Amino acid sequence: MTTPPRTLEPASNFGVIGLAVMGQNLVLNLSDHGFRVAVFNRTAARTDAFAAQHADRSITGFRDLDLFVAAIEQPRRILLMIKAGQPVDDQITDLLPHLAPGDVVIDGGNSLFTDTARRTVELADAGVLFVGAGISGGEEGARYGPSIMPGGDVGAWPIVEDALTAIAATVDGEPCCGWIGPGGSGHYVKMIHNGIEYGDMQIIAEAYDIMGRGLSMSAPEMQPWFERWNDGRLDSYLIEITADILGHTEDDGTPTVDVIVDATGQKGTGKWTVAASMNQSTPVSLIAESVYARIVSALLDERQEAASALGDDIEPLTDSVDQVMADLHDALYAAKIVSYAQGFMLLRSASEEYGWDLDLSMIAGLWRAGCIIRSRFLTEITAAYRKNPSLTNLLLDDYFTHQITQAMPGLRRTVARAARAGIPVPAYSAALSFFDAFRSRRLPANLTQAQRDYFGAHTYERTDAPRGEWFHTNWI
Ligand code: NBP
Repeated sequence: MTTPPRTLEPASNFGVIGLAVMGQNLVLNLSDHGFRVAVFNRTAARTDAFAAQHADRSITGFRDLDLFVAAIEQPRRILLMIKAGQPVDDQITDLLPHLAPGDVVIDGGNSLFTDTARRTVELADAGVLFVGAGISGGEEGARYGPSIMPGGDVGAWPIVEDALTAIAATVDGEPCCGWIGPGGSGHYVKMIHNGIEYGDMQIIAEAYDIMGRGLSMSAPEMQPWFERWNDGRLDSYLIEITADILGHTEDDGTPTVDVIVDATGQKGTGKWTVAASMNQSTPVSLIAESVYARIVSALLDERQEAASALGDDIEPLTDSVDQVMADLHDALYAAKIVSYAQGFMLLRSASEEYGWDLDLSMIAGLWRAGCIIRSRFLTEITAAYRKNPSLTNLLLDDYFTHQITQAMPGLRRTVARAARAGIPVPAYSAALSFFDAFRSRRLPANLTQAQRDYFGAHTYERTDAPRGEWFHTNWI
């Protein structure tokens, strides 16, 4: 009788593919929490270097995908942390033949939610459970606790919950990770997070512009204001890092921010948010203006030509510094409330349109820590939706109605002041216009309807007839 060959027990209980900045930090985070991680990267040299650098941990590098898969306990949990788009499909195609039914593939990159919905169905056909998990917080979040927004095949949740919640950030002992819903909902929520991030950054940039060009403050002079604001209602990661940035100098003492070219880059999630808002007929005008502000900034050469032709002078501000700054604080706060109200309108409409049954309170809660938009403010939003899960709009929550009413005069004065001076404030203006339109009992859309009927016989509803009855006038 011969002894059967000894089969090796899989050494790892989690797999990560993709060892760029996010993947490496998530692996270390998983390792910190006791997971034994198998790692693979398309370029094998990166795997070798990473595994060698962390030889003291339970991290095993593989150059072959089949050996990598074989090293992971079943049902396998494999996190893809690679460039979004075609690379994710290519990697799944390579991976699939090695997987067994019941294994879980998690895409932790910034994938488009419609791609995630498609992949969830495609992998389910192959018996593999697919999760599209938005992961926010950048490099540091990945290393020490990101905000994680997983959605997709709900059967995967009991298999991945322990790992994902273990590595997530926490607030009051609660992990910033919770099951979002089916299909592409996790990546959708991450997309909205990123859109809101664009808005938060733009409203801060507009404050910086008014302080700099309007009040002639230097970056170091601005820093204490941001530090002070960070102690109050505006307390947030982005205000905090803005204070740090403004205080940073070059070796010769020049503020570093002053030597940075004023052309903003973007990777696409802001544009996706705006495209989704158009498709869902839900306004996120502040985020849209923030995306356009980046696009305008990137027209660097054209802007230089325009500045020469049209002049780039501004009218100096005549109000006191204290008045301008008090209004600016309120403008930031009011614009932020409108931006989040719009972002949550979009989430609510997606929830209805796609049948996701999103828990808006939980989503606001997931963003309280570990992510770029983390702030004190999100605790209030969590409370508003916890109090009333079917709240139609954040502006109609008692707390936020009061807050926006208090802050609105400051926003209004700031927009007027900036318009007089010639300082662009597209996000503040969008916030103010949305607020005024949203609270208007009657808008000039009646005239627009009349024009549509005049030139295109598109018909209109009448104020003296029930909604849904359509009329046409022979205008000529
Ligand atoms: P990158 O987005 O820069 O992607 C680099 C990784 O993708 C490398 O591991 C690379 O392998 C791999 N890759 C590429 Br490129 N094409 C591939 C292909 N066809 N097949 C397999 N692998 C491929 O990395 P990252 O900045 O760590 O981000 C990873 C994901 O997380 C992205 O979706 C990103 O949008 C998202 N995200 C990033 C951040 C952040 O702060 N960076 C924050 C939140 C989310 P190689 O080494 O062989 O080139």
